Amino acid sequence: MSREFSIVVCGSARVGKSTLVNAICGRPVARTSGSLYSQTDRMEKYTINRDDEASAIQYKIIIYDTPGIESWTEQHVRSYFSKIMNESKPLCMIYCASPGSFAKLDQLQWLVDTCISSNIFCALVCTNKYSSGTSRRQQVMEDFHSLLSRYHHMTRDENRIRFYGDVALCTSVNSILYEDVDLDIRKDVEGINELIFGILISLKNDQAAAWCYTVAENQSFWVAMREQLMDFFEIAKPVVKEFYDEHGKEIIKSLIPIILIAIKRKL
Ligand SMILES: Nc1nc2c(ncn2[C@@H]2O[C@H](COP(=O)(O)OP(=O)(O)OP(=O)(O)O)[C@@H](O)[C@H]2O)c(=O)[nH]1
Ligand SMILES: [Mg+2]
Repeated sequence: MSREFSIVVCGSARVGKSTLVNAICGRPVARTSGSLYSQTDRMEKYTINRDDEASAIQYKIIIYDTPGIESWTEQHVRSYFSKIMNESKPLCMIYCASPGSFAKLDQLQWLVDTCISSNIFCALVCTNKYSSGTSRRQQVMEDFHSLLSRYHHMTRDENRIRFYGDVALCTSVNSILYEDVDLDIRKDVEGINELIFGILISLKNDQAAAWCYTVAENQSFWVAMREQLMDFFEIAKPVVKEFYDEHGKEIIKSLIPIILIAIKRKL
């Protein structure tokens, strides 16, 4: 049996959409660019195929990396999503805005409206968080917060992620090392593991399983977040420790099947 899912990544040009996709997947699936010109000038599709041997289900996950949405109208948003939804139902819409970029809130509202009314989880992400001053970053986060509060009150604020029931979250990330040699500033990757975890615990059933497969090769996530994963999915720690001692870096191969069983148990 095969199951198909998709993830839609939206946002203005050059805000760091493709860089975020790569950081989430833990490998360079998307083309990014340091040049001034927009790298993703048409919709890109990346496909991840994974077999779940235990259930004999083949998961196919398509990531839609969209071109900048500056000129989108409400009609564009609706027709764009209905086109994607004809192919497969997105499990998540990730919207990116960087602090330096001008987020168009009316467009974002159409997007969020469309997604929430179709039961598509929304993750609003302030990308490249160190690229501009703190106040601009805070402004983006405030805009996200006031928009999402219209749909659901904020239910939790954990690991710098704000959750709005199980319909949306917002956060800020630095997807790759940030360096400003002149100002002697260096910032490590930040917020990616927490974002992946936040999305995982907001999704249900097969969608959560598909998200696990999307991030299956992100070694850093599975290792860094294993305690939180075990706590959330109520997995006995000695079982995982045993696997860890035995398989070391192969922990992902052992941990994902255990988590998938735990996801199904939570049904
Ligand atoms: N340090 C740092 N640089 C980033 C981050 N995100 C993006 N960048 C840089 O910003 C530039 C644009 O990133 P892309 O991921 O190509 O942006 P995009 O939104 O996919 O761009 P288009 O496809 O052209 O619309 C690249 O030079 C990235 O390296 C980040 O979180 N931290
Ligand atoms: Mg791109």
